[in-house]
Amino acid sequence: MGTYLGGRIDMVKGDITLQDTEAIVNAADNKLLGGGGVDGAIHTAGGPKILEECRRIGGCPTGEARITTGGRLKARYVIHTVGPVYRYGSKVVADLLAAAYRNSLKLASDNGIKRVAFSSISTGIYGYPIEEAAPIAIEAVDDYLDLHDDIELVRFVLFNDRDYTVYGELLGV
Ligand code: AR6
Repeated sequence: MGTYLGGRIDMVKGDITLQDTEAIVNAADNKLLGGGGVDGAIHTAGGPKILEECRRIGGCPTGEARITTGGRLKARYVIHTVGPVYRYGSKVVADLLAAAYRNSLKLASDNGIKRVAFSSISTGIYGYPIEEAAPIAIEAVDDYLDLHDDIELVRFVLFNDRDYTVYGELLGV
């Protein structure tokens, strides 16, 4: 693992809909038709254009990612990824969570996006404990950045104090 803060990985506490990175990453579900949690917040803040584009895309398998514009958001794009529903001790589920991060970054690279903000995929309604999800997320991002120079910044956006503390310990804040 490399040097984090001050390097290309950053973290903030707050609302992802307010981020001004070129893309924000949504924790969506397979249908891509909106929902609760961060997904609901992004569709509410971004407006109906995002949902229209999601309908046209027609869904997304778990661990993969799809891109739409950002509608009324500051971010120009929304990358919608689908994390796994947590299952205790499952390697398959851990691999799917890592894939969600990796495939979101790959889609950013494919679209020339250099600054990406992630919500904490699967750690809300999908039940992934933050202590287990955070190291997987950080390692997947770190591995991707090691191999790809094009992405300048990955920002983890944590919505509550507890998640922020867990990430802070791992990132050495
Ligand atoms: N900004 C940043 N993070 C947020 C925000 C926000 N505005 N709102 C919530 N979070 P969740 P999941 C955090 O449940 O577990 C949806 O209905 C939240 O505290 O949004 O991947 C989808 O349609 C948590 O840490 O996503 C799916 O059906 C994190 O975002 C399902 O939920 C993710 O929680 C996906 O569940």
